[in-house]
Amino acid sequence: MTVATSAKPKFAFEKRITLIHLGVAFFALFLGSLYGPLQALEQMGVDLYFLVPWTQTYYQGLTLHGVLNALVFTTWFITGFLTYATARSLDRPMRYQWLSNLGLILMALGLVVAAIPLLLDMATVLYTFYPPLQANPAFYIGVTVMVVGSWVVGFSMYFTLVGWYRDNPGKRAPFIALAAVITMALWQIATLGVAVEELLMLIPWSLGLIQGVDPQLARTFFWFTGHPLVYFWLLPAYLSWYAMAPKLAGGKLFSDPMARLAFFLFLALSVPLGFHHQYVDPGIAAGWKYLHAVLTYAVFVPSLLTAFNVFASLNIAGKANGGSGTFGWILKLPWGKPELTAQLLAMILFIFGGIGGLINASYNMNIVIHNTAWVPGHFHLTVGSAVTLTFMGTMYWLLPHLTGRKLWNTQVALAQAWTWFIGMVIFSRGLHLVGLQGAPRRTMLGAAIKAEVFFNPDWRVPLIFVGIGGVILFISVLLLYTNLIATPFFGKKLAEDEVPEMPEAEAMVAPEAGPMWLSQWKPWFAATALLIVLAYGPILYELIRTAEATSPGFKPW
Ligand code: HAS
Ligand code: CU1
Repeated sequence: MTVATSAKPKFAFEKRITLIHLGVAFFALFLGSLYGPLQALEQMGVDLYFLVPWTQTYYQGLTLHGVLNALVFTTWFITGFLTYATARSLDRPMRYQWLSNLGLILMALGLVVAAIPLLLDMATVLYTFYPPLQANPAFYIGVTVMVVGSWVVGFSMYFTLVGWYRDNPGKRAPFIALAAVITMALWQIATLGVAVEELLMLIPWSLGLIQGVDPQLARTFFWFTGHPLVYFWLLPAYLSWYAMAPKLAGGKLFSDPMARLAFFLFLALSVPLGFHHQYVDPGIAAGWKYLHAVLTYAVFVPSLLTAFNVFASLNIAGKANGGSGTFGWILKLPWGKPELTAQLLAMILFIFGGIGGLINASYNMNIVIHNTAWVPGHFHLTVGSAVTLTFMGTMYWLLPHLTGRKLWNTQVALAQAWTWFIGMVIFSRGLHLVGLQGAPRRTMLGAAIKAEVFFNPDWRVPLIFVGIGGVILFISVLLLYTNLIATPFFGKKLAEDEVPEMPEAEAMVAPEAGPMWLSQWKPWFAATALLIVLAYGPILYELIRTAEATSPGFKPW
């Protein structure tokens, strides 16, 4: 379905609210990214922290980097992007604008409340906020309010979809809207874990209402959310790879039913895997960890479906553009379009990020890489590339679409995508390698080496990779922001018929060709609930029954 741009005034509200979400997202990403090169260079032995005198410690910088990039940027981008995608895909405005507004206000309030202690070095607990590290209560309260705000944004999408179902009885919702609402439902279910952790443990504990927490139980609630969180980040990128990238490439989505299947499988399978982050935690019986390992390999399947479906879709486009041969069609994809190139490069990086994930998920190989620099190597290829580079590429059509102005400079945008790709290849190669050689994550390696605390001569070369890669990534960030800032102010004003549409690929295999249960919610919600109860119920009961809420808070900074 293509939405005519003449319907523009109809979506004025959605455009405005989306621009606000995106503005906050990219402001957070900018601040968070400032710390990236400092961390990378420090690992190489070059300490430039004096350039950010308002930052007290390496750990405060690392906390800001993780919270702003991984939690604030992603959540704000996704809530904005999915709100807009839902409305346009259904071709109807949000049903209750006040709900979208309320969500935005709560998210903003939560963000401000959490940001204050973060900036004052009163919440230097890293983005995982594991107790017994203890932050100022405002941090936990702010995070909770921001999450609740994002739920409200999700409800606003949900009610809009329900309105569409009412007006279109018996019909299958368009893929983009369905995928957007599945993503928000996944998020709402997943964040129940941190909601419990925050409300019953961390907030009362930091306020002094209870004396201690059980760190093991808190971590378990955290990873109940923390693992599906990565699919909350990934699915909007997948939505774009399925439904938008093929259109930008001049082709079609290969199979719509298969895309729906992948999204519903993510809903059902994302949550009950948290123990693959806790393989080395004591206090959880091995059998439960093994079950979560098996389920982790199950959630690999919808990613494989995605790889196949997206590759086939791009193949259709490459051939339509005159390409031939097993791989010759790849060259015929429109590599001159930054909005597509960024996404193609993100996909390529994700192949390696995904393979790394499978290594992490292996019960015995995890022992080798856990808590080493390999892990940030993995997540910079996944959330830092597959997701972030896709979101950056999305901005290259979305910003002109929302502002009615031409992208300021296409060549700069292309250079940005390629420098991110090249920088990330070098950077993540370094982290993976040095991690395999035993270098710990979340450590000032440069300082430790200088002080002769520990050093392995094999680390020298990969740490230089980390430093160089980090600097290239920062150059890429600067290139990104020249376009993001210049487009709304200096971009050529477009006539109404020149404004790019939201790309929506037609499907080669239409949704109607698939079974109805690929468009129905109930069976999938039932499967989701059942799997969560089976994989978490008994062990959570046991952990709660034996909990010893005795640990006081620590503030080692
Ligand atoms: Fe992960 C740790 C396992 C995916 C993010 N992960 C992390 C952490 C983060 C993260 C942030 O089992 C660190 C948490 C912390 O701070 O402690 N991860 C996996 C597995 C997958 C996986 C099995 N991770 C992700 C994604 C993330 C993410 C996605 C963010 C968005 N991860 C783990 C484990 C740990 C972990 C353990 C704990 C490690 C430890 O010990 O601490 C899988 O879902 C991956 C499946 C994906 C694939 C790739 C499919 C490829 C596709 C691209 C197709 C390409 C095309 C190219 C079509 C197998 C879909 C066409 C292009 C042309 C040009 C033609
Ligand atoms: Cu995970």
